[in-house]
Amino acid sequence: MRTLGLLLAGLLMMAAIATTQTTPRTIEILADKDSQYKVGGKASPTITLKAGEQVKLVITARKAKNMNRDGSVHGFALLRKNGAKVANWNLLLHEGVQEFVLQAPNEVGEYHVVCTVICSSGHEDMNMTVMVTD
Ligand SMILES: [Cu+2]
Repeated sequence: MRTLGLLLAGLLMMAAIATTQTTPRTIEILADKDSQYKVGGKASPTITLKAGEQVKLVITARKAKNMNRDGSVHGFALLRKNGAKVANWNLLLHEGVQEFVLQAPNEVGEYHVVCTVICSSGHEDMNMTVMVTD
């Protein structure tokens, strides 16, 4: 009986470890109607990712003044210091909630997110910072 208990505890622990390894960290971002990215209510936020980490971005988009012909209301493009886009991190956002599972860049450093849809007169200031750390 005692062995069975230990066995069960061991199995539960293994299941818990497996879950933490396969579930990417979730980051909630708002692409708001005032042409600002927000995290936890803070505008133009900074988020920190571990190099190569898998993350799940849950992005809520709200339409500003204008949208693209394809219906996207904001964009979300991750740029390196030199302005080059990071592969797979060039997202178009439709109104509502969308989820993206993405891998953080392997290169440590400061990155910027910019909006790629001319969403309003405030579009040029729609940005946020991503710090990629070891
Ligand atoms: Cu925009």
